[in-house]
Amino acid sequence: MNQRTFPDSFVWGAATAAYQIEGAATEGGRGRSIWDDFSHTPGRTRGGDTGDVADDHYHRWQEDVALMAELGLGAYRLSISWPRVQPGGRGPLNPEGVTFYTRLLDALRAAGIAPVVTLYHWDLPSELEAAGGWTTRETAYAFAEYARAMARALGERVALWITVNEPWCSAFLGYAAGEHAPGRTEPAAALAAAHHLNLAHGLAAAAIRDELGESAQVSVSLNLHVTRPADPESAADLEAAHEVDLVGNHIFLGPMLDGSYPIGLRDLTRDITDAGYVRPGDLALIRQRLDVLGVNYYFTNSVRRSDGPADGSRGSGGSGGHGNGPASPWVGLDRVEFLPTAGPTTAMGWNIEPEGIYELLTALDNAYDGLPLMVTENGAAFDDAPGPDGEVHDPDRVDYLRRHIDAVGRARADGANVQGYFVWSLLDNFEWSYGYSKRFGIVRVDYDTQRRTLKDSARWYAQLARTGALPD
Ligand code: PNW
Repeated sequence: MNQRTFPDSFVWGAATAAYQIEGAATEGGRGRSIWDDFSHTPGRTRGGDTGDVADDHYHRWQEDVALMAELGLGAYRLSISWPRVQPGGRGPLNPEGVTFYTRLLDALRAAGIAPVVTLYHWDLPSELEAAGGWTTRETAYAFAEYARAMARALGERVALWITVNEPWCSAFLGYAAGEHAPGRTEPAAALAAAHHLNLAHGLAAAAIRDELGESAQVSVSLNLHVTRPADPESAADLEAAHEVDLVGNHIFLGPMLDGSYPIGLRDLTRDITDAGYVRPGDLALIRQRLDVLGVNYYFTNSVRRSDGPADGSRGSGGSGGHGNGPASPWVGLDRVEFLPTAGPTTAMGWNIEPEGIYELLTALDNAYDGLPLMVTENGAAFDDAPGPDGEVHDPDRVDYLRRHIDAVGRARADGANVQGYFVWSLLDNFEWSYGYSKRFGIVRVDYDTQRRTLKDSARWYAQLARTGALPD
């Protein structure tokens, strides 16, 4: 018997994000976000794709909830579009937008699906970007007010609140690499953004508990980087990997969980900014109780020590594939070279490394001693398409999920307190700068007809959710 089993209490879910699935970009009183602006700027997304229509989930949410019920999911991670519920990012709420989410959450609960709500999955209201975006602390205060308003409006409907999704991507892909909205390429701005996203998390967590009481469950989703030294015997390469750990992971874990920025991080970034934006008291505001830490995992990196930036190509070889522009997201890491990793990859060019999620979860358990963990995203894009029978056979995705979930089970067996797993994604959707060319869904979306078709992976995942045991 090779089957790995999970307890009944283990949460099996699927995840999406508002801009990637909702569409209806100009309907229902929705305001604009930086992703509307970015995707409508020529040259920013593949083929000029935008989220204007996406999966039309705004009109098809009932069908999508029914699909999740059919799959037997225990939880659904969605995000609220900030500009849909508060068009200007400040001031009055848009009742039509709020109603969309109250209905959706009520339908989920009626179907026995626990709603996990991300407050910020990258769609900053455009007016806030015009005022400086995440480079200013006012944005963090605006976010906390929005979080408070959502806690008040949605309250007990929400099982778990996730403040921000992958602040690393928002700060470094958005403000340093220019690969994500708002498309800026200013290293100092990215560091400021990282701090203000930390602050936004802390202020929002406090605001939610202030509204709903201490029983409100609060989390954050971080895309933590698992980085290997190219030569494990090389002290220089080990040091390079450690630097990625500082700028990629501890820049968020430090303030949120330890109450400080690591010294090594300050050494790396000293020349880029005077760090005047970290004000006395900020670190105490950021470190709020985390009921569970959300971990998003896709691939690993391999790095080596180099002499300096190799004329613009720095970072472009890594499996992260940040090769879209001249700018690197890796602020402060001039002497770190990202190498292409060996072996099979997904359609993103990301290497397939189930061991990475095992290492990540067990390392977090060791560092934070039993901290509850939740895999809030894991999954893969593959070039799947319907066969002659109209079915979508996606054995690569089934294999990816099986091996990663098995690794999660091993991490649990070795003591990591992992409480749930959310596959990214429920539906094929708008994959940011890659547009609709990358399909992460366990459910196929035909973008001409908006028809949803369960892929083999959806049926496989449904069996797992039903039995708690990895199917053969
Ligand atoms: C995450 N990287 O994005 C996001 O949370 C999702 O919205 C997205 O669709 C999913 O993962 C798949 O990409 C990431 O380059 C984007 O390291 C880029 C990276 C990591 C995560």
